[in-house]
Order: sequence, then C-alpha cells, then structure tokens
Amino acid sequence: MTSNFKNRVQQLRRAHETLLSTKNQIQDGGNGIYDRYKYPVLTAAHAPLEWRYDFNLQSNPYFMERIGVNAVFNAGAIKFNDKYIMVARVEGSDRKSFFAVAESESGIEGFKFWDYPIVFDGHNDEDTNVYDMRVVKHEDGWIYGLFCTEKRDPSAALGDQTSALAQCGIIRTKDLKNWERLADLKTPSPQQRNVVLHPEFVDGKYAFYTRPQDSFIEAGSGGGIGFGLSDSIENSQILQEHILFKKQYHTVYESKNGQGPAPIKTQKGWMHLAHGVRNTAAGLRYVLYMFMTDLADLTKVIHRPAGYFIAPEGEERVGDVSNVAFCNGWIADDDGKVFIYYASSDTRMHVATSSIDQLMDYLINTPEDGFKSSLSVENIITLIDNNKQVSNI
Ligand code: M1P
Repeated sequence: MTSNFKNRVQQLRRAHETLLSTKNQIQDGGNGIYDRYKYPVLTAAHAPLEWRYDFNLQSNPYFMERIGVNAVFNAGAIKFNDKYIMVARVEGSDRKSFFAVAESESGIEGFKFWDYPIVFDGHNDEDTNVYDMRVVKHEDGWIYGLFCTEKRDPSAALGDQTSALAQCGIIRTKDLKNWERLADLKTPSPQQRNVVLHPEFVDGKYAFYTRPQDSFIEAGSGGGIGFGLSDSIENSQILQEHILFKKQYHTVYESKNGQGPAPIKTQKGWMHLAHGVRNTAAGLRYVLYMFMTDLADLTKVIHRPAGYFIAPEGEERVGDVSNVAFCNGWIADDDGKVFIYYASSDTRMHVATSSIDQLMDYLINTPEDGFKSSLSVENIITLIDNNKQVSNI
C-alpha cells in the first residue's frame, strides 16, 4: 500500500511538473495580426495537486483525488511585480467557480497557480457562483476585480432550478492577496454580466462598461455594450446607461455581445476587445471582435473592423460549452507587445501575442461591415483592384 501510494504521488508530481515546464511555441501560418500558440497556457490540469489530493497515507491510502477541478477559463490579466498574472475562473467538478491567481515570467508558458485560491472579505452571502473577473489597475491607485455574482432567481417557480440573477460584484486590492469586497454595482437593468471598470476617471467619476440584459441567458430587449458613470466606487450606482455598441442583425454580435477586458489607451483611441454571440443550429457561437473608441468621447466608436478577430479553431472548438472564444484579460507591455489571454469552449486558457502597432493597423485598416453581402463583395473587389496596381508581389 505504501509503495503504491508513493508511486502514485511521484507519478502525478512528475506529470504536473512536466506540464508546468512545457515550452510553448508560436503556431505557423498566422494571419499577421497576432500569433497563436501550440499549447494552452492554463488548464484544469495546472491546478496544484494540493488542491485536489489528500497527501496523508493514513486518510488517503489509495491516493485518490478528493476534489475535482473541471475547467480553468475566462481569466482576467494584469502585469504585477514584472510577472504576467492571470486571475482565472476555476470551476470545480461541483460546478462552483472561484478565482485563483497564476503567474508566469514570460507570459506565454510556465503559468503556476499561487498556493491558495482568492478569498475575499465580506463575501456576499447571496453569491451562489462567481466568475469572469476583469482586473483593472485604476488611476485611483487600487486594483479592482469586477466579476459576475449569480444566484437563483427568488421569483422562479418552485420546480425551476435554472432561472438565475446575475449582477456585478466588485473587490479591490493592492497586492492581489488581500481583497476587500465593495457593494455590488447598481444599474437600471434587471441583470448585468460582463461589467468592466474603465481605468481612468471620466469627468471625475468612475466609468463602467456594462451589458444590460432582460434575463439570465438572453440579452432580450436590452443588450449591447453599455457605458455609465458613478460618483462612488464603494457604493457604485449608474443611473443612466448609454449603449455604445449594440447587437445587430446578421453580424457576429447578432444575439449578444459584451466588453472583454478593460480597453487599452493608444495615441489614436481606446482599443477594445469584446465578444459577440450568434445563434446557430449547433447552439451559440462566441467569437472575439475589436473596435476603437474616441479618446475624448468614450461613447463614440471610431473604428469597427468587420467580422471576428479570434474565433475558436481546431481543438479550441471543443469543450464543456463548445464553439466559444471568450476573453476578459489582456496585457500591454511598455515595449508595445500585447498578450491576449482567451479561453476556449469554457474549458482552458490560451494566449495570442501581437503589438499595439499591429492591432492599431488592424483596427484602422480592416474594412468595416456594410451589413450586406453586396457591400462585402465590394470590399473584396476594391482589394483585388488595388492589388492589380502593386508590383512588389
Ligand atoms: O458559455 C459562454 C459564456 O457565456 C456567458 O457569457 P455572456 O454573458 O456573454 O453570454 C458567461 O457565462 C461566460 O462565462 C461564458 O464563457
């Protein structure tokens, strides 16, 4: 028994260390906008063995897994103490999500979870589930984590165990270890998900990107990416939401959309990454798209490339909720390199790398959606005609 126990411990330790030390590689054949990588950067298998196994021979003679981790996905991201940090959504086999910090030296490999998951003071007793944290370094000096807090809809019929209420929870920290819970955001909408804090004050107020919705799954008559201001962050309240990017017929954001991470400031505007959803015979398909807003007027979209920026590809298409690409974390380094941390199919985390220059070029020079097939063809014909004039190919 002792030798079996020891063998299993050693085997699992070796496999875990091998996983954590695997070098990543850029995938060949990129599109020039960003590079994808061969291996996911954070998965359920990255969860420390100490979270899952009882290492005591007496109480766990078979060295059985006691607590299962089902998935690691939808991570917020931030550069902190020169480390690339993801604040991941870890989902147990019991379906409950929680947050945990993983760090890496390079940003593309070697992500390792800290010893303990995040615990926050004043945990709202009403949270049944918490997920999808957007981590933002605000100019007020705090690092904020905005996340979705979900509970059963108290007005649901007795037998209905799926109707839920989603709202935006807020925590803040200075060290990513000690977190303080603030009051949940209040807005005019009955439900909120994908709420993101803008990193700067706007007219001396805290600015939020929101996603009003009528019901838990459907955006309904609401939807779109909203924008609103609050005087306070401790007791935040948005009285008026302005929709800056609405859902639209026959686009990749036809059914719903939502702000991804907080936007990145560039000389030409605020760079946004968002997700768009459309319904298909095979279920909902989530892709990522980009747009840019005006530096002076944050509600004015000044560039909106047509179509998706990242869609799930190959193995990314398969997982717990298949056909999903979702992103709530990216990091822009001082040298202009950008690390985009995206999840595939509600199961695992990947990285794509690009640069501010490349993303600006993409945003400014990709033709916009004309919302009609004939106008998409016009864009292609213009490109073909222009290419006939060039002699360098
Ligand atoms: O399953 C896909 C995603 O669905 C929700 O996103 P949205 O609110 O835009 O529909 C979220 O539950 C998200 O966590 C999940 O990845």
